[in-house]
Amino acid sequence: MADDLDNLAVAAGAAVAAADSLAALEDQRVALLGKNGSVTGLLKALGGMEPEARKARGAAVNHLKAALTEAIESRRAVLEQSALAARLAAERIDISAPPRPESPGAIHPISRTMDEIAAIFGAQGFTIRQGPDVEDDWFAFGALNIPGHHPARAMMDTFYLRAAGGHNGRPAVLRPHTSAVQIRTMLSETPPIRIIVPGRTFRSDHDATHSPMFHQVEGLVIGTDITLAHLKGCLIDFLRAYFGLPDLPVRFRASYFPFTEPSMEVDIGWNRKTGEIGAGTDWLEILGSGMVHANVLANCGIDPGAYQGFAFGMGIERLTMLKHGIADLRLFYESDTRWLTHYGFSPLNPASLTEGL
Ligand code: 2NL
Repeated sequence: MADDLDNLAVAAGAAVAAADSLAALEDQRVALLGKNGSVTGLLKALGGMEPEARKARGAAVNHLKAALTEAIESRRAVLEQSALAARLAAERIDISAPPRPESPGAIHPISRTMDEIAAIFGAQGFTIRQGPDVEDDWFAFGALNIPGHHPARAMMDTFYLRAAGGHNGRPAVLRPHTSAVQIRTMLSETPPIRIIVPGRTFRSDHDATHSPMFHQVEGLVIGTDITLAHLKGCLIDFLRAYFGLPDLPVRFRASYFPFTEPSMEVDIGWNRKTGEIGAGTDWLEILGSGMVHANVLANCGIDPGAYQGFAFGMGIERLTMLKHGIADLRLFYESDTRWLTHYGFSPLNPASLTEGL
């Protein structure tokens, strides 16, 4: 091989071996084999040579090019390997290090009670329906057989909204109970119906036992053979499951609601002095119920001659306060994290039927 090629081979080989980074190696490759590289220049020079001389010289230059290409590739492999090793060392994760503690948060007691109620009625075959907070006054009152002069309609109890043109052309209200959802369900589904409706409700009232926004669950069962006995069995089972007391005394007391006939208030046994549920000789009113009024069925397109049903309604705050000994309703809405940490429930321990057992 010509001396100039030998010298270039030695110098270029040393430079490639000395490249200490992928970038430096790439610079060398460009200097040797790039468009204006020294070896590329030698190849270009072959064009001006005599055929005989070109043959020997061309073989030697191509041999040099192949040797340098291989040297660059093997140097690249070494550099890539050590770059990877460096990265693995730098990004090493110590999986034996203890994790930073992270709060799982807590389920609000109101949400927890709704979950428990859903679990208990779910086991009785009920499904859940929900609806909007803003209703028009036919769904909130008219369909429920609540007459125009009824005190529940009074401005003092119900929030009326000044919606432009009204809601469906009728006055709009913040729903004072969830019954409108049952009305819609009766209008859009065919019996048998077996639903509960949990949700926010609103009344113009504010003190230690009343909040302008509170929560209710109502229930509705419609069929061709539904009796007061079904109502009683359903609610006795619910109350005993909710309070976790298989022998909880339950009393049905005649009452009046415009949307049920007959109507019954439901009481549970407790000790007024100690507040203990299921003990003592006193009675505590806990929910309202009754057989759905024939006018309500008819308003919803259900033939009262062929179908009967029962309905009930209860306040979630009250049920929660009684079960957990919470004295003031306003605590539910203050978002005090110390209170929520104390009274909240673990999200890893979901509500189930076996709650109090
Ligand atoms: C209470 C009493 C009650 C109902 C709610 C109802 C709904 C329809 C038809 C008939 Cl669509 N009734 N709901 C019935 C009886 C009582 O609630 O004290 N709630 C806190």
